[in-house]
Amino acid sequence: MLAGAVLVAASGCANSTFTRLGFPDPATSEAPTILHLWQGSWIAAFAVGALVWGLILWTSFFHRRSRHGIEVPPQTKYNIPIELLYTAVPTIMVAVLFYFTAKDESALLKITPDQATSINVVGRQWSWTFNYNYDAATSASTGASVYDVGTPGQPPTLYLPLNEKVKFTLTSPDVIHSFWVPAFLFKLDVVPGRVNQFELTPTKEGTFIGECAELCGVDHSRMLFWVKVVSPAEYQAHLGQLQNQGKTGELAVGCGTNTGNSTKVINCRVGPVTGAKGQNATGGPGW
Ligand SMILES: [Cu+2]
Repeated sequence: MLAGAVLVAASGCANSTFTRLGFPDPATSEAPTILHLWQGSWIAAFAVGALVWGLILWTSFFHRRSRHGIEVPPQTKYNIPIELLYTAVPTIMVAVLFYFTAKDESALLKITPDQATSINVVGRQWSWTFNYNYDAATSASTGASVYDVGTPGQPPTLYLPLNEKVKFTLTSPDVIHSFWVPAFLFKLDVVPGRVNQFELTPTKEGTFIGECAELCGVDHSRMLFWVKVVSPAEYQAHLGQLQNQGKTGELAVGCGTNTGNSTKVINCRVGPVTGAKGQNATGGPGW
């Protein structure tokens, strides 16, 4: 109750470790929307908690059986107004939570044509491929496209330009993964056969951890990556570096599955190979 009161008192939903209620410090311009939804949900939960705890304490203290009494209080069988109330109130509460969730979700998933660059993230068993300057929703390059590819043993690093809006398109050649950067307070499923998309603008320079948030097979827990938010100039320099390494064009699918229909065959066996692990979901060679 005290925490709830303090939260309500911190009216602007100030950004501190305490008022974030376990969420990391938001690192994109979109993340505060999610933080506010989280805080609002907690305020609603605390309010309901305070009411329930209050009623429990009230009955415990003021409706105890007296020490010597043996009388049974009047037994009420039906109370239509109360029953209507406890049906209507939870319905209204769920509707309110739904309204704010749906409102924020449609704002966060809105795609505008004014983004600085497009990055296609390919989630695959069990690492990530990043196709820079490639939009998987339109199958169009948005500049000189280059790619970077990781393995469970060597997590890849996704570079992002500071304060520039980036459009992400997420694709998977095998099973469902989930693209999650905790510091962005955002994750989105990577679903085979469809292109999920969203936009974000990184507002904090630094290195952040990213992970797969959908159980996707034996090496799911090793499906990690780094996110490096750098100045736009450093970002362009990094793309130039990838170009110099010959990583030009884009890989529509991940390692092990692109050998049949692409001219770019990647040796995915980077790092120690610990015995045969069979085939991946699309029949490609295992790691
Ligand atoms: Cu995964």
